[in-house]
Amino acid sequence: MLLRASLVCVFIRNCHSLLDMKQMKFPKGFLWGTATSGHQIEGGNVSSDWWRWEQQGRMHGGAVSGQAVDYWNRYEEDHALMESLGYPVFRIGIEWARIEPEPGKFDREALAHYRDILQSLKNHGIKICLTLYHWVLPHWVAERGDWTNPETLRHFERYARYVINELITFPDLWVTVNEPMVAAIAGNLLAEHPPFRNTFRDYRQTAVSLLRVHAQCYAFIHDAARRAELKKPPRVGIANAYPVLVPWGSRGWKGFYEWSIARLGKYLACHVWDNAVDTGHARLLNGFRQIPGLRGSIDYCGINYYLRMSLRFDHSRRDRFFIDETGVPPGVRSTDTGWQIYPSGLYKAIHDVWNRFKKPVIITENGIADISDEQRPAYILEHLFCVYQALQSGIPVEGYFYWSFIDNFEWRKGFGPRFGLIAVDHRDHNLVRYPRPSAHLYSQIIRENAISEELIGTYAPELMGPFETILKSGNRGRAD
Ligand code: GCO
Repeated sequence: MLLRASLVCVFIRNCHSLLDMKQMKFPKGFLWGTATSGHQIEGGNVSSDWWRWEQQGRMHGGAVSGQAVDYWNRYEEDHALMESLGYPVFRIGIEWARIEPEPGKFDREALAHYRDILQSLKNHGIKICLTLYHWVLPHWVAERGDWTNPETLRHFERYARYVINELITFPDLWVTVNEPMVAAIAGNLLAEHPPFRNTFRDYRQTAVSLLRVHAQCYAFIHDAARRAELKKPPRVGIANAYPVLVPWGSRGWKGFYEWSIARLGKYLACHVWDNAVDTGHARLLNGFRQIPGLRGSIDYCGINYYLRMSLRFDHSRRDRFFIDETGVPPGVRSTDTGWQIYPSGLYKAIHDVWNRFKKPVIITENGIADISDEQRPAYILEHLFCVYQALQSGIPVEGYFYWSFIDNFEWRKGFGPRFGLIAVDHRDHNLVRYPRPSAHLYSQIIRENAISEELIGTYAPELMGPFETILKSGNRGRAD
């Protein structure tokens, strides 16, 4: 009898491990979530610089954020939907322009409303990742020279201290600044974002200012957590963009020029910032002067990853250093926004930040503009496959936030690009929310904390070979 019972146990265990073998299991406690930003979803951010630029017609096709998806008023509905889909973490942003619409005048009602939003997330059992700066400023800060005015550092410090002290008990994770180098380059070198400038001096000043505010916020958050005697101190990071930049491959001097710009672009967009956080100073930007509190000021490495760009010489693009970055090489898949789908770039970004910082990694943004939802399942699986490969190589990737929870205001492109797991018809004033099929696929991945053979076979069959290979190497992704 005992022998039979033990044989049954062995059989069940083998079945379990066999079933297990057909899944790429993620570590226990892996932080699955979705991401958004305030201005892109809230609606009515009327005191911000972006709102003003929108009203001046500077967005493509005259787009304006308007009521966005009216998250400011419908957050409870969205959080209930998030909970019903089983999304455990939500990355959300605070808008400085709402907190301080006029210099020195803090809007306590706005802060109370943000507190209600965060409390609602807690009530729905959803952890919070809170972003303090996601590219948008109060219009009065922009009018006084934005980040190129040293006074802005003092103003931001006042705002950050206020918000951090008031809200310190809510977030499990903080993002101090979102894609600082995109803000510095798009807004000050390429004249693509507000304030639409194109001088190295403004790029440099903006980047140094953002390094300083990041270092300040890192210290403020940990100081506030100590004073609040939080049992589990929050973890603080930066959501940095790590695009893959490669030369198009033209012949002769054009090819060399493309290669040079790709290297320079990667340096200015990624390495300058990471070098500064790693060493405490930014030689190119600020000489050897140490930026107070900057060195090692991250508890995790936040990675925003989307695409590869192939840089092609184009003599007509004087405004963009004679480079066209929109080309898609033959045979490469691309998204509704024309971005190249290149999952292995995510593995490289994870590998690079781990090699440099040896800090846990969180994918703070990864997603696709895909109104048909036909490409999104494969996109998610292919990128999660690369996250799993990184886990297999021993890198502690601790979370993945899909961008975005809901269709939103995609900056200068307006509401055209649809990144959301939740679709919204912006032409319908009711802004009804419709979960796309991928929303349920993502729920299944989270529920199982794994990528199953079934999902790979259905949505990304070209991964089946690598899937079998990686599983044969042992399911090291799981920590349980
Ligand atoms: C970014 C921003 C997001 C974008 C998203 C899609 O990474 O550019 O953080 O606000 O909307 O990436 O482009």
